Amino acid sequence: MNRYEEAKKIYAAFGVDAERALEKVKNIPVSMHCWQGDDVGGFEGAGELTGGIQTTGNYPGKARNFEELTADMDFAFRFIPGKKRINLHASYAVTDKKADRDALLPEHFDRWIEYAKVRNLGIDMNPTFFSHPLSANGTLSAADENVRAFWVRHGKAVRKISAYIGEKLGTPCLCNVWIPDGLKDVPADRLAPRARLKKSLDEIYADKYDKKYIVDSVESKVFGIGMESYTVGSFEFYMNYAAKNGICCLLDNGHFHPTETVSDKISSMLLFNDKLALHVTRPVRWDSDHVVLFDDELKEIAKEIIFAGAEEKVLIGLDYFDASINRVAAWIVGMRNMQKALLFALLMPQEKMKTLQNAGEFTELMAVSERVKEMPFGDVWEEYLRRENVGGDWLAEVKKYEKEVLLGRN
Ligand code: RNT
Ligand code: ZN
Repeated sequence: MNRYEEAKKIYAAFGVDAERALEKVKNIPVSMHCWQGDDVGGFEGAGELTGGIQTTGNYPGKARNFEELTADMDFAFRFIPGKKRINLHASYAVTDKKADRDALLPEHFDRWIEYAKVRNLGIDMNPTFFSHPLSANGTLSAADENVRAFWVRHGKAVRKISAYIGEKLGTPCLCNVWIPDGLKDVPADRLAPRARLKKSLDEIYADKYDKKYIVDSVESKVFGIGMESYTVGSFEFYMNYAAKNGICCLLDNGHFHPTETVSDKISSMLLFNDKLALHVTRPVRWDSDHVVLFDDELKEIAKEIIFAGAEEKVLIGLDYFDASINRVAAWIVGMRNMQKALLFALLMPQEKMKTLQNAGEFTELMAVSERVKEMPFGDVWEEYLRRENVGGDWLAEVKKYEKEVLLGRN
């Protein structure tokens, strides 16, 4: 008997239907962030990466343009199972002539739309409020009215683009606002920048679009490099703003205090919102953006989504950037791990575990939760890869691609 058939029996005896898990997992979309492919460089003629985020490392072979980036994404997709979307930043617009951030147009994303259509992918978008000469002293919260107005125009432009993308592809485009605004040292005035951010968001969201085409979200952050003392867009700020204005929060699990967990926040957000967006990443000490591994918090995040039956309400996207390893491998590892965690959660005896909690049977609940870790998960995962046609020795293929394609880029 093959390993999967054997595993299926073991899971059945444990009260879990492995077939059902396999059917479900492949339909949960995960949005792959384009910016892992080029260290958040974008196509504007790469200046410095600013905004309190950083890539470290100088691994050879990073993509330098649309053709290379999409070729690398295609390569990664060969080894990633399940339903996929792609997550773009405004700085990845494909333009003939230079178009500044406030002059971006829907047609600047036509190449991406074409790319996505052929591959049956949805697209998500992010206005880019960093790595720009006008982002040095605040963006949507800037005290300089000209600067603030510039970034409001950018936000509006990208929402228009997002709605256009959503309409063209027939699946709503998540348009996520994250700004780097903050201060290195103790503020004299915490209120005014937040009031200006609020005003800017009101102006941006005054433009109305059909929710069939666009989902708006706002992403908070507790601190950034050079913004250690204060971020304007804190979690409280955005949670309140989103609740009042009917838009959605995006939780990046690298953006909270180290002992806070996003897994614990999901249920609370779901009770008060139709949707919740995620940037799944892996925080390590001061960095919020390491490659996603199959670790405990990732498993817990997936478990919360699955146990809440919220796989259609939670919009899952990845967000990390590692320039010290093969970038294509970084995509494959992170995307696979997200899928792994979802499958792992789908293979838990959910009802039984909930019943044990309600009955106060905590000894048995602990024993069952530990038993989950000893189950033949790997055999079900391998079967998933086989059915999705993405199996084989991906690392050997990546090494070959590196030699034949990536190392030729200098
Ligand atoms: C930064 C935020 C933000 C960015 C991307 C590039 O801390 O997480 O989401 O990583 O937009
Ligand atoms: Zn993020």
